[in-house]
Amino acid sequence: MKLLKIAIQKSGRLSEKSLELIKECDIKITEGKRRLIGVSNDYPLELLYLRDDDIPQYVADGVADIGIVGENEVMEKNKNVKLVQRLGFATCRLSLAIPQDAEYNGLQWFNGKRIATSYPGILKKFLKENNISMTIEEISGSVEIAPSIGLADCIFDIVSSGSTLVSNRLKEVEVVTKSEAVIISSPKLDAEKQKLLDGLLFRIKTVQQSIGNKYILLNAPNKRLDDIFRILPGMKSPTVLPLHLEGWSSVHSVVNEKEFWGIIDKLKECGAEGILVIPIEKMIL
Ligand code: PRT
Ligand code: ZN
Repeated sequence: MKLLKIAIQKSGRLSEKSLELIKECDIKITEGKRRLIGVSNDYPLELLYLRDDDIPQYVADGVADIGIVGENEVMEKNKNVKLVQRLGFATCRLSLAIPQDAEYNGLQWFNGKRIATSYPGILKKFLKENNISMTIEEISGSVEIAPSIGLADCIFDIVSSGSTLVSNRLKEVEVVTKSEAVIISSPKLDAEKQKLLDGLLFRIKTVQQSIGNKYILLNAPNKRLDDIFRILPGMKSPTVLPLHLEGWSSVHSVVNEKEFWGIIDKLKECGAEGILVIPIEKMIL
């Protein structure tokens, strides 16, 4: 049987979440004989631990069948790969930032300036689309210190909380694009590997669907059930079971964390009692 080869980041911001996602899909990874490869007994999966910059190339070449990588690297490397699933973690943006004390008057500010970045590909495309000409200084790390050491006037870099910019006396003035972790696949997987990928994607979607959702159980007087059904969103419609106590029922449903605090008081007003909220591990719709 064939193994689906998945490239994940060896160590960095994506590593832990990538492994966690695989674990949540009930795939346990045991260290392979070679340090850079992990194998699983639960699913025909082989892990290749790589630097994130190299993942698009390895997937395009078919050395790995699929990969988990930041969308920014996919855009930058511009290789022949397919984006098959967004994962919602490692979210960030790629932005233009200038010194805090500079007066910003729109995109024309950048014309003729020197800019430091690790993402020249994405930047060049943006500059061309906006008809701006700049000198690009390509550097591989600590881009944010470039203006203070006189290497550039401004930067184009990844921003998440924005605190790195602030501590380097820079301000974000334009968001060029957004990024999150994604799964990419090689453009030509054979039927067997495609089936393995589809199976894995199904598991991932099942895990993602459960995120933030809770199972809710409550007891309510029968005469208030219609009011309670109007408040509870539920997947299709809530389950109702009679209680031993005459005139009362137990209601089961699914609510999202975000909605939970908004509906709890309303449920109590409708006479709901003994409310239990339980985590959901997997959800298949
Ligand atoms: O060794 P390897 O090449 O594999 O790793 P790496 O050092 O190139 O990448 P790594 O692990 O730092 O990041 C991997 C991916 O995480 C990136 O490609 C992005 O897709 C994503 N990501 C999400 C981030 C950030 N958030 C982030 N904040 N990558 C980098 N940063 C850096 C940014 O470069 C800047 O220096 O964090 C700083 C800004 O953070 P804030 O919170 O201060 O704004
Ligand atoms: Zn990297």
